Amino acid sequence: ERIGRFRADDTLPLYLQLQGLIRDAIQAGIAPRGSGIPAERDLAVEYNISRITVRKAIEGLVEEGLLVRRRGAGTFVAGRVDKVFSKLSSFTEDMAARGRVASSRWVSRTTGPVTPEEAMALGLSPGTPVLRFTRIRLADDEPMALEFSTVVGDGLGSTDDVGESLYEALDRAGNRPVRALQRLRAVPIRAQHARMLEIDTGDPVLLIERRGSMRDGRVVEFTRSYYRGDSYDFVAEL
Ligand code: 16G
Repeated sequence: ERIGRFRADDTLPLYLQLQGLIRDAIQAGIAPRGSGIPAERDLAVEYNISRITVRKAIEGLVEEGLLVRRRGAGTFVAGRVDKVFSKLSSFTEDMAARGRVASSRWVSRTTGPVTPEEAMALGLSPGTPVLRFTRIRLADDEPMALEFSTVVGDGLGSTDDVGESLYEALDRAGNRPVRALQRLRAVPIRAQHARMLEIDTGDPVLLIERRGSMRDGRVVEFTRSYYRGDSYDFVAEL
């Protein structure tokens, strides 16, 4: 009963109304971070609506990143909700919001001078040192993306600073990007990349290039990710 009631004069579809009520409750702190939300069937009875309607509302909130599903345990208010609409999320957080466990298979960590392409993307002059990270990103142990990240040399102390999450390491160094320019494009996967993603050569993948920058406009990362076309949905709240 703390979630609120439908308004009689509201003409939105019921699932969007319920989504709004739960969103308001979360943002007002009524449903604290980490707390469980009532079972689908209880909400359906409570609001006198179908379980399908409840499920659609919950799915919408999971996509917004406000709720997370934990397999076998239920649905919970996400750990970080304050900046959900503006938050620049990492792969690790993106997967957690979808109720999946992120992990990585490391391919390489190197340092060296920027390539001309990276220099353009990062706005650096030739010869500037950068750190590079290549990882296969997994969701529940399934390859989901192949990721090539380049970080400006002063963004991190060393390549060893990155454990599971690049953004966590950048955050600790006070250099986590807060804004990004992203470019998305569908491409057929090349043979050597296909193998790492466990798909066939030529299968469609979503290539996402992110240029992440700090509040003051300095670009800290340029990452090129190849997401498997058969298992990744790009979702944006606009
Ligand atoms: C996401 C970002 C990528 C970032 C990475 C950090 C997209 C398209 N790209 O994959 O730019 O480097 O997250 O993830 O979302 P991590 O902190 O889990 O290593």
